[in-house]
Amino acid sequence: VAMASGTALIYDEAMTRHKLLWNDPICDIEVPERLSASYEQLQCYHLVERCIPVPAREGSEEEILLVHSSEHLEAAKSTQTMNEEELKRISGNYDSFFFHPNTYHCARLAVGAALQLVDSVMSGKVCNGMALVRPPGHHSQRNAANGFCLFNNVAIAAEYAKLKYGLQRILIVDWDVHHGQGTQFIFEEDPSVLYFSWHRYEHQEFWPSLKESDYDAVGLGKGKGFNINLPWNKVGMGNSDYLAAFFHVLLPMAFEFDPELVLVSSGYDSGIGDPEGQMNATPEVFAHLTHFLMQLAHGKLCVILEGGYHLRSLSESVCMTVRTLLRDPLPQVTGEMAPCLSAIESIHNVRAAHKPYWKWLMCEDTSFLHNLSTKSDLLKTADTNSCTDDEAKITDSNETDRIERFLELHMKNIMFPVPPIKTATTAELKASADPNTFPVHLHVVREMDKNELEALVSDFHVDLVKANKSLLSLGSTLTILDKILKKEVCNGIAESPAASASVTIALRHSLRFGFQRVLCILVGDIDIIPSTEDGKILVIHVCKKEQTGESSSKHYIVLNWKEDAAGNDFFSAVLGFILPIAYSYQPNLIVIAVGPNRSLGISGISLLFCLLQGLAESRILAVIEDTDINLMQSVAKALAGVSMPHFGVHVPPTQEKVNQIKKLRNQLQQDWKMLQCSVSDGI
Ligand code: X5A
Ligand code: ZN
Repeated sequence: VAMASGTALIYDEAMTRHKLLWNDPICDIEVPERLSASYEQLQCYHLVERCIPVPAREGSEEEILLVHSSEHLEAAKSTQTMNEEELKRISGNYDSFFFHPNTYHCARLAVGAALQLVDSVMSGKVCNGMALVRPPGHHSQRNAANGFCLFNNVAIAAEYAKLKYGLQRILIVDWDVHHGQGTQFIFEEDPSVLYFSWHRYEHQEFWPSLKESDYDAVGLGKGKGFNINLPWNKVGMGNSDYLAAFFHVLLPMAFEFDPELVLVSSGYDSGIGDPEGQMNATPEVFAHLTHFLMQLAHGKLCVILEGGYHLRSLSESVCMTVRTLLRDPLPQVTGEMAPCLSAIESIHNVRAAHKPYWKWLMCEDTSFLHNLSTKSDLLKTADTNSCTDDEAKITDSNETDRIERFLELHMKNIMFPVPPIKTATTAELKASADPNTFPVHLHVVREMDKNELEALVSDFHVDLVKANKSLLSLGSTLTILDKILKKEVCNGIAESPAASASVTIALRHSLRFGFQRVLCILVGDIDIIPSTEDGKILVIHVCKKEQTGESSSKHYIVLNWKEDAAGNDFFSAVLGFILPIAYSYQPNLIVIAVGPNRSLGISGISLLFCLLQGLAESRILAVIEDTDINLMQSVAKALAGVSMPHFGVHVPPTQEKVNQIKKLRNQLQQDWKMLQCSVSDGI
């Protein structure tokens, strides 16, 4: 399916005209500068000019009534002409909300901005986009303002998309640090909207302190199984906790759900430095979260701002999100890749709670934890804050400055010169493709001749060349690898009549280039002679060898997998096994080689390319021996990102496969910690 291109950006300065007029220490963080600072940072990174500007509009009363009661709408409308005293009084009717004479207008613009974004994406004008809005929406309920929110922008957008475009499956991902209880209540009984929220919970001590925010609130009636709550019971959650939540909870469910549109309730108060969240996730993690969601719904992704109160952290994270929507290569995630015990406990519990509703979970033997769910300090060291309120204020402002300085340096460190967003290949693939069915722009590179190749590999080619008669048969692989190493392109596809030899020489060449960690995924019959002992190469071999002597070790992992002919069951292995290992390893380069006798279909292989692209600053080399033109083209499309392969109907893997994954996970999770998703085994 050909995909629309382009990223919409919606920003209207008018939404900065809603502000707090009196003293209120709870609400004073929701400031107009949240919007303007984010927009200025986008300008600063030259991201605004790369987006397609879409104007906001006022949402109509009819649209607001898709979710809210007329009493609520009328109450909001009546505030436009109130004086300060009246505004203050009516604000007091709600938990954490303030009215300003402009609030109603701003809130209608926020709704309309979300709907404009949905229209831009659904009409194919753009592929994805972001709306910077105030006031936020996800706490707002049918009949009440709540938590800085007046109208539930994202919920209205979902109802609107269902109505106007006849959508039957919408995924809402709420990565704001607060529970979007408003959104949960609105869709609780609705199986057409899958709602996922993670949130600071601390065993119900954190606002809004509801029992309904816990992992056992799975939805009601027909909507059972379509509400996913992942409560964080400690503060200080970081990049690896968020990624583990995606790998082991959200993404498998989302792929099984197969949404037609993805909406993000995009709060950045889950990022480092936020006074509300007290979490540790750094801006680049939002690039990765965004990237994963771009693999769903043919890339139809609408990101709508919610919270985020540390201005610098908020704006850097907004920029990371928009850059990713624009398909720039992703920065590497920083920090130790190991989720904390409290996170693993929460992940385990939500998986257990959802086991009856998702095929993918059914065969896993997850059961509830009873005693661990109490407040126990057996788990991760809590960053307990025992200071008085006054001390806390002083510490807070020092802390804000410290984070500001940290982010200044951090962003310089993680930004790298971005290679052109190009996929390199040598002539054949291009020549064989019909431009009508294959609208991929490939960067065709001239293959090196014998002398050039010899010069390139002069200090180690001799034995390899002798063994393989002609260095030229490896030429395409080396030519493209060379372009990737020189940052002339970010990825590329090489056809090779001898994949084993090509991969062997490519690995050697990249180690000589200085890479410390190369992830090599082999599909089908490929024999390489890697030296994996020094840890500079990690091999994952996906094959259907019915147990030869080969078994897995830390750096050579064998996954016996024959993809189910009836459907695609490989997604569970990619999400629950390959991705966690890859993120634990943090490679500098990824080589994916497809040899003869492959046990995966085209969609399984495409899935690997799509999901691993976020790693190694997008440096991926594909080496393909198979002459199947459909395979080549699918890989090219996945790498160039011009169309999202539809990964098909996902069938759960057989018990045998589940057991294999479980066994491997137990064997390897001490080495590759992102594999951990359960507290019952191996910890
Ligand atoms: C949108 C959002 C937070 C409300 C906190 C009230 N709201 N204590 O982040
Ligand atoms: Zn929030």
